Amino acid sequence: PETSIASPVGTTLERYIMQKQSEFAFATGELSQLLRDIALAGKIINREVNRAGLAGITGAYGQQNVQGEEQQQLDVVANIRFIRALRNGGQACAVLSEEEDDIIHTGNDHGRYVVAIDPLDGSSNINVNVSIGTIFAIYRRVTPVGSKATRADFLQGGRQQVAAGYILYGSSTMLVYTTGHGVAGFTYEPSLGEFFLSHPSITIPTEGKTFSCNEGNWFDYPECVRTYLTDCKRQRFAGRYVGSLVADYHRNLFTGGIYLYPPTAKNTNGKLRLLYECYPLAFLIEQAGGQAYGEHGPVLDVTPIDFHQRSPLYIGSPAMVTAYQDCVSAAE
Ligand code: AHM
Ligand code: MG
Repeated sequence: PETSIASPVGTTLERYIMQKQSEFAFATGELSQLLRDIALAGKIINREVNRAGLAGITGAYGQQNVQGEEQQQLDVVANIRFIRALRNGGQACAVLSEEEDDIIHTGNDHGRYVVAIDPLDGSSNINVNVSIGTIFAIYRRVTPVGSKATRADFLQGGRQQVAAGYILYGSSTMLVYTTGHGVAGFTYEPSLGEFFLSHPSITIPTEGKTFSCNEGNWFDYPECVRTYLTDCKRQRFAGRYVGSLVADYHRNLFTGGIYLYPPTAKNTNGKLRLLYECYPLAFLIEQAGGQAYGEHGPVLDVTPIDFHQRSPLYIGSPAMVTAYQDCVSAAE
């Protein structure tokens, strides 16, 4: 039976995690604590994102941050803050970040989990006050607890994720995650400093009328992609492209749609990174009833070889991803 989680202002993320911990397998509390640490990192990055516009105003805010350090690029700051939160939390033994070539060992060799992150995605939007996001993927380590994490812990494959999600720094800040039992969304209440459960069970509409891609790459797209997009246009679907993966994905998750990042002449494997962009968003979309394809089938089945490898991504409403697949089959 559901325990009562009513509170005067709603269910906090903290309470929700505690409740789920008692319902599901992650009973040791370590994954719960890791999710809390990620939420804390999200709050810290949210604060930095909100301050970012002020950072350049000398006098009002100065050129240095509170520690007296020189102001740094926001994505670098997010990376440092995120890793610090995971190190202090103690549950993650290692982190893989878009911002770093190699694994970062946290020093917590007894932690049972590893985390792959894109600390601040949407780099072209950071300096122009447009929505950006954080993406994370969590695995239970395969190496012995107490030893140093290795490549094998991160190269397990998308189906081995135990939790994944994202934080969207938009007109509201939201955290959306899955532990493999559906998808829940939380909205940040800045005056209370808490995430509140706002979307208890997120499912993506089966059909959608929105396509999201960088049409500037049209002449590089494979023929089947152009065929599919032409069909979308014939049906007068809306083209919507923020250029921040998390924002485009989030909109399509709620309203129905497809996001495409096909191979291009510049990025022959697509632009997006498998481990901390494609895998976590694919795990989450499948949990929400959607689909995510790479070049040949579900992106979660792509074999990982490198930390920073790329993959094409076609992700969103199942009917749209299937229709895209039909164009691929017809072209073969
Ligand atoms: P980044 O990790 O350097 O920010 O790149 C990823 C971003 C995604 O957020 C976005 O969907 C995509 O790159 C946009 O690429 P493009 O500018 O080629 O359309
Ligand atoms: Mg990125």
